[in-house]
Amino acid sequence: MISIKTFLGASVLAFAAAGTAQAAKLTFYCSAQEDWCQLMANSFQDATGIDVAMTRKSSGETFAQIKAESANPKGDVWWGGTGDPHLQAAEEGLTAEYISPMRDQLHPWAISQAESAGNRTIGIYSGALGYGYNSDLLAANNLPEPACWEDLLKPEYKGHVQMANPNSSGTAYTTLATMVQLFGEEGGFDFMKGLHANINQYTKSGSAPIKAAGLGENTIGIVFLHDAVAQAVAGFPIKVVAPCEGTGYEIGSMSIIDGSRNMDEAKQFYDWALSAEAQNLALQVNAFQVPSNKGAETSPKAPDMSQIKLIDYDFKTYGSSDERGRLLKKWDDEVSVLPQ
Ligand code: S7P
Repeated sequence: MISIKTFLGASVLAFAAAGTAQAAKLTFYCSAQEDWCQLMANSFQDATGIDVAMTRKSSGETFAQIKAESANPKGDVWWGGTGDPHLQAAEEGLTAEYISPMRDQLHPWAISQAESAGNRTIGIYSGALGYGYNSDLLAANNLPEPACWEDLLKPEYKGHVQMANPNSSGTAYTTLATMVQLFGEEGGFDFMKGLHANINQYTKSGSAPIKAAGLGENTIGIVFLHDAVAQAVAGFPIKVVAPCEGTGYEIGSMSIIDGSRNMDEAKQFYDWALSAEAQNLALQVNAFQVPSNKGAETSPKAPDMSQIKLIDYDFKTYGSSDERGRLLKKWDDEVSVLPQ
């Protein structure tokens, strides 16, 4: 197996030979979990000597930032976060076209993501949506064990359910788009309205509800299953639920920001991030997503996607600018304003 340093050696040497006086740098926007973002930034910096400035924000927030900065882009590469806002960024021309030489090492679902976006994004991992609950708190409150999405609407769960705000969070937007695809537009919004009555808080970050459940500050958190597994593996009393009706999933994505000031470094990061070795870093921080490189390892603790009833999530439609904008506005206008 080649080392990360060897993998990058050729381009690092070429860079040095060019005799560039200024230190090479990369402004890295990250939308996966904080510890994984830091590990990716540090590992790339160690391997290349390129100075990495990393900022971690949720998917919807990062999309909004890239859009706001588009007249004068400050970021170079956006890694992680759900695919829908990456697709919207591609459609709006906020991200740059790039075909990596690493592409043939990837699973077809990662390449489809790129092809559907004119090669302005690419899949780096996938993971299914669901929820987790704190089994101690559930028992202490004499609550039944939920198994389906519909269970979360029961009045006895009032004040016990937490999810993120779909405007800031890719996880929560995936939840909204999943309900519309599972139950139809009217049924999906009826579900979100019923759920709203039981929600104790809409957080900014998608994984916050299950972290709160782990700490005993919340009972049920709607999250990606891998984020719930991470809490269980960390020793918290969290049970992971793949809902009985079926569920949506994400293709976590990566994109180069259009107008990047450090385009060579951005491409270098992009190629590296698609390698099996870089994707295996996930195992060091208990990130249990399924990696997109066919040679990368999936943790045995990761949710088994083949055992989960997945819907045929329509990434093209729900990642389009019109549809994402329309659904978020409708949620703001018709759900978030309802009394609780
Ligand atoms: O924590 C990992 C993860 O669930 O976070 C990403 C997520 O989009 C970022 O958080 P937000 O929901 O707050 O946007 C997912 O892509 C990833 O699997």
